[in-house]
Amino acid sequence: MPDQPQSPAPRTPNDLDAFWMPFTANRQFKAAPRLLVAAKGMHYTSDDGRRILDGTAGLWCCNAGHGDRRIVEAIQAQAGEMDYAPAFQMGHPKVFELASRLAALMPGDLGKVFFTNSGSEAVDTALKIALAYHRVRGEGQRTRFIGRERGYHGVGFGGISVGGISGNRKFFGPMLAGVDHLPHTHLPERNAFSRGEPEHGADLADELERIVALHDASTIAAVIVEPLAGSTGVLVPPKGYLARLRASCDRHGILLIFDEVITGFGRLGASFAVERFGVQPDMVTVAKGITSGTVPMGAVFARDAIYDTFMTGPETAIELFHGYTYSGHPLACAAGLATQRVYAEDGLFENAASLAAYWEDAVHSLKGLPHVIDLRNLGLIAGIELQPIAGQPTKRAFNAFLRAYEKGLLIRTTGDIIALSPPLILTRAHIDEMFGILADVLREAA
Ligand code: PXG
Repeated sequence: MPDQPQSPAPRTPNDLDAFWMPFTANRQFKAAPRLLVAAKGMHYTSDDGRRILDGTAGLWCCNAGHGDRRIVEAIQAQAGEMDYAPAFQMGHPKVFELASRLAALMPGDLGKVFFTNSGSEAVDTALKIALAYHRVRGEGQRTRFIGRERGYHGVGFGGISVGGISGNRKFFGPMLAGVDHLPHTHLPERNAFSRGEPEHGADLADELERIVALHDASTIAAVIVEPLAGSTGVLVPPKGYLARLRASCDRHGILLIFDEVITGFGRLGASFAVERFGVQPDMVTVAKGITSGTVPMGAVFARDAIYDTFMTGPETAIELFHGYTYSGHPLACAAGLATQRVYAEDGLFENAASLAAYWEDAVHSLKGLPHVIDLRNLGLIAGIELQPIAGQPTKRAFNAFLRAYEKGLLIRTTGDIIALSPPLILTRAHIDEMFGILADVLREAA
């Protein structure tokens, strides 16, 4: 008999060693961990028993706040009734119900919904649908994608290829072939301290014409952008930019994909950025707020005409060779349906819209505090850009994150930018508290 492997040393529940944490400085965290143990409404509870005001809706996802009884009970009931149903060649009622409900919420003719389990999967799914769509229509040479600098589209190979964050790309080889990037729209020298959509930069959408001239439109499948770039520091689109991109895509038969993983489900005070900006893309990717972060789920909305294009071969043929074991998982569907009911019953998108002006004033009240070099906002999103400490990029904002956490406020940082995106259940009093703490944190940093 071969030697038995030695059994590993027993782990205590608090042994932090085995978990390889995502997008985290593992050694720094494990030396001084920050653990959350409970959540209700606008607050987390930390393991040392402190209430932490949630300034980020988890990671931009818990739009209905935490622990809403209606969502919790729907998930519990579904787990008892049916844990799982096969996703291929089978269905269950709630997945159809959720798709219909979401399609009704989305403006225009984005009437077909393909379910995934995350934003990254939604992005890769949308890119694959774009390629397959052109091929089915007899334009299979349209294989190029155009993303944008400072775009974040998740961490799949498709997403990092069209994404524009060097740290997410440089370790991972050549990625997808045939991807080009539009320039980002961050123009602090012209737009700093803009309230809402900045005045300057719509012409940056015309860079698509330059890329088309280089490659020829007949080689380009799709353009993908975040309507508002969240992860790279809240880059609000310049006035008219998205409409100009749409016009350019129309001219050249290029599909336009909006990645609304952050901007969807009320974050901008409207159902989706599609509604907020009145610009109609051909596909929309979502995740996060679809279930208010309670059960992992993502989705791609496609225009009816895209779906119809696939429905042309023999009726017995599978039209799209794509899907996940957990596409439309019953627990996620139950969570999604309950979440959409909560959004509607409690008027949470309307609450976000009605608080947006108050939020904007609160954000811009930070002007003049030490090291604040730009303030940006739209809907219930804020970006607070700090002057980096010379030679130590990211440190100033990360220190602010640590101090805010000590003072009972959860914020998020990227580079030297603080991002805020609270649950949509918040009140003016929460906004006052949030920006009061933040102002103290920034003053102390002086
Ligand atoms: N697209 C966009 C626009 C996103 O913001 C994804 C795709 C990927 O989603 P998944 O579910 O695969 O993570 C995202 C995710 C942050 C932060 O603090 C942002 C995201 C995730 C985690 C942190 O900026 N966005």
